Amino acid sequence: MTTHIFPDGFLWGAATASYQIEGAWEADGKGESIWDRFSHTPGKVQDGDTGDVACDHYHRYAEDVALMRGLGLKAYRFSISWPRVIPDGKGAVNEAGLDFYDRLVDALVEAGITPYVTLYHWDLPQALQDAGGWCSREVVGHFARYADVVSKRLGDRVKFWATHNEPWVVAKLGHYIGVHAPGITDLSACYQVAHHVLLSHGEAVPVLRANAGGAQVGIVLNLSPVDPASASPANQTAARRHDGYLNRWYLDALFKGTYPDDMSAILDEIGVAVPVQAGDMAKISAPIDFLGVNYYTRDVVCDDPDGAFPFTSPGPRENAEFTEMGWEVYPEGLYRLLKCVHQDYSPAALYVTENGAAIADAPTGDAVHDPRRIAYLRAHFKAIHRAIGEGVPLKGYFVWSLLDNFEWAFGYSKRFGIVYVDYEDGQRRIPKDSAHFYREVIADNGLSD
Ligand code: IFM
Repeated sequence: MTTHIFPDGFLWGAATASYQIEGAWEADGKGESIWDRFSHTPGKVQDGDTGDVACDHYHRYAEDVALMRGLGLKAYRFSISWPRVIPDGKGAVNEAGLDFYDRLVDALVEAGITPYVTLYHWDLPQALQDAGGWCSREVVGHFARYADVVSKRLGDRVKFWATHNEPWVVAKLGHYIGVHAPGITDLSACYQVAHHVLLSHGEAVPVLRANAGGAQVGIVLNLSPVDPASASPANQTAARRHDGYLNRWYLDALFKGTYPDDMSAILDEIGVAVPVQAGDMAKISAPIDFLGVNYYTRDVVCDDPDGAFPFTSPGPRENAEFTEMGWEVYPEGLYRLLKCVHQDYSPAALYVTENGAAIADAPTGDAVHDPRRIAYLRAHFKAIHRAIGEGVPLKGYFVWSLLDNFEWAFGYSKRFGIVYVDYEDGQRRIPKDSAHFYREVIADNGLSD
């Protein structure tokens, strides 16, 4: 018996991103992206893996849409490759690139699946990087024009638009820790980038609204609740700081039009300047229709004056289960996060735009048994059901990911898909047990205990 019923029209979906699945890295006039350059640089990605072929979705999109239809997905979240559409990021439009997304959107609409587009999921045209990338304010205007080009072509059929995926990751992993493209390690660059990415979001919102009549426009953030490793005042302060760095920096900017004072004070103290100009914060905080939340785990932190900014280190966990990413399985965190974001920032609507688990799956004949992923999903579905029951305006959920894919610096070593991809055997797709479980949840619009 179904005990956890979701509201009518709840949007059950799955998510992917262009560089992680498309392949065809130089097909039909596509330009080079920073991830092409990064993954082609020896030593940057585990096992020397690249996204050159990935899941070959560029050529197999019809088969993949058929798979989605078979699962009964209501929505599909995917991203557009900027250099596929505008090879150098700012010049001529590559019509063949736009045609690919046109075909994909048509196939989705035909299958009764709502397309949910993210404009930027990290594959910046390399030519823009060569001119300073997100550290340069000029990229903001180029992004707005890219948004214009894409939404003019797809806006008649695409009514859900997210400007960016996870600005914190772009800024921190790409420009401070350097484990993501473009591989920069500079804290000042990190905050220039964070600001320019948010500003480009603000510039793109009205463009998307103008081109896609009746569209819902928003942004996707990676958020985690933060717990101190102990009740000591130092660890509690560290947790507040870490929350400021990871969550509030972006949420406050988008929903309050200011960067949090405590974090700005720390940046001042250590001489990091954020390149805010008059009018920027008003643009960044212009009302949006939804906030997308990517949730995987919580952060437990300790104070550590020698630790990386913001001077915290990971804290210990006991009796916890971890996924292949080393991330604690903590469904309660999703409930807490949604409640907290709703209470503190009141977005008009929320979506869980990513949630899932990397598990070391292996096929057994034509099946892939992944009970741990099913347990993970089940627990997180209950967490969102509880949040909805307590008034959180959560309108949909997207599992990460539809397919096993290129997991950035980890290459193909991590499998997040509900559909297994056999890269060695002609890109064979095998729906895992979790895909069959998800199909039932979608069909019942709920689950049982
Ligand atoms: O694979 C990534 C995705 O691109 C962005 N969010 C987190 C996922 C898992 O690491």
